[in-house]
Amino acid sequence: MAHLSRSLKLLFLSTSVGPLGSGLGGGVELTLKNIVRSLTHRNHEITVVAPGGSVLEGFSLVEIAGNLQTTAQSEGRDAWIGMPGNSVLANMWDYTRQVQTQYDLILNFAYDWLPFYLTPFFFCPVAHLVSMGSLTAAMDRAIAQVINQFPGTVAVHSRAQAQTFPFGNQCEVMGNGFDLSQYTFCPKPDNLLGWVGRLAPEKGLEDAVAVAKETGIPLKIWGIMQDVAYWHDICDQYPNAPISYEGFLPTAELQQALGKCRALLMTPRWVEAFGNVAIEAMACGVPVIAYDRGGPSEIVQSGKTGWLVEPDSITSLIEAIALLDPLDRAQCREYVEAEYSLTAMGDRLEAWFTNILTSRKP
Ligand code: HBI
Repeated sequence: MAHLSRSLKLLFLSTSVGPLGSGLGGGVELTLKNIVRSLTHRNHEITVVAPGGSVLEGFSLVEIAGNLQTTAQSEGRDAWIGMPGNSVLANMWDYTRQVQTQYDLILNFAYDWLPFYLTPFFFCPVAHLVSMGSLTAAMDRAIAQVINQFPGTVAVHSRAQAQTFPFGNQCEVMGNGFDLSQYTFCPKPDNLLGWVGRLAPEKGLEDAVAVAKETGIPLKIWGIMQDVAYWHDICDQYPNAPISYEGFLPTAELQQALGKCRALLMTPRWVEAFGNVAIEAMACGVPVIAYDRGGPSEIVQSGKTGWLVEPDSITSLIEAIALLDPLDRAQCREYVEAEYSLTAMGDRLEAWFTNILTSRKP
């Protein structure tokens, strides 16, 4: 793939639900960091605008003050469009309005109404990388309006995620990209299972805990403790399950511990847009046992890099664990190197940006 002929000046607008590095932004935090790395390696100049308190070592960051958004997944389908007073999201976009002439393209990572509504008000082209499937009617409508006015400027991570939207076939599918040099291949695991994600109801942690209880295989849990009540309910429901909560670790520590697992369990209740943790596990040679829906159903090659099982079926998860030994851990690593490296993602992003900038009416 020919690299873009010229270096672009890009302005990235981070998620508005938490500072970068806090874990509150979930997968978007890692996605944004990897995309910045991937495009910086190609001599593009990137500035990231994010809520105050954000950390992004090595890259130019503009921190904006203001109050965080509430998470869209905690609202109902008919939720109204809401922003707190002194909204960090509104302040991020006011800053962007003031500096837009210095950039070739703005890339929005926030899953919120305002960035989509404001798109036609900007002279600088705005592209959107949507981080979740369809959650509310208001967001579906806001995204559809951008797609209608600016075709090709909205991307998602997986086809399954795209299909949750009425306009799914009009979205670019980007996959994702990871700095695989940060992950060490582990050929021989301990007798451990892993679960990684925000501890919140949509992630279905209780099913993985049930598997640990049924099989007696210890389960290590990593991720931000987003919903403490949810965690306490699980502990009350499974008081003797062999589980341990290992906290929210930076990539270097997470991958070192995750690599020791026989498998990663992915038990999402919702349509996971992509499933960064599946790539991180496979990068360490850890096969993935996942419910067959959403992003993981496009990432995991059942019988090769893991197993896709009947959604919400604990029995199916347990049956898959009995089929782990024939899987070749080295194939997990090879697969992510081919499809989900920074280079592979950089190619996809450059092709996307080129289409936007060349098809843009003057
Ligand atoms: N909710 N309102 C809102 N805005 C976001 O940007 C957002 C969110 N919920 C979760 C989220 N982003 C990220 O965790 C995604 O990676 C899932």
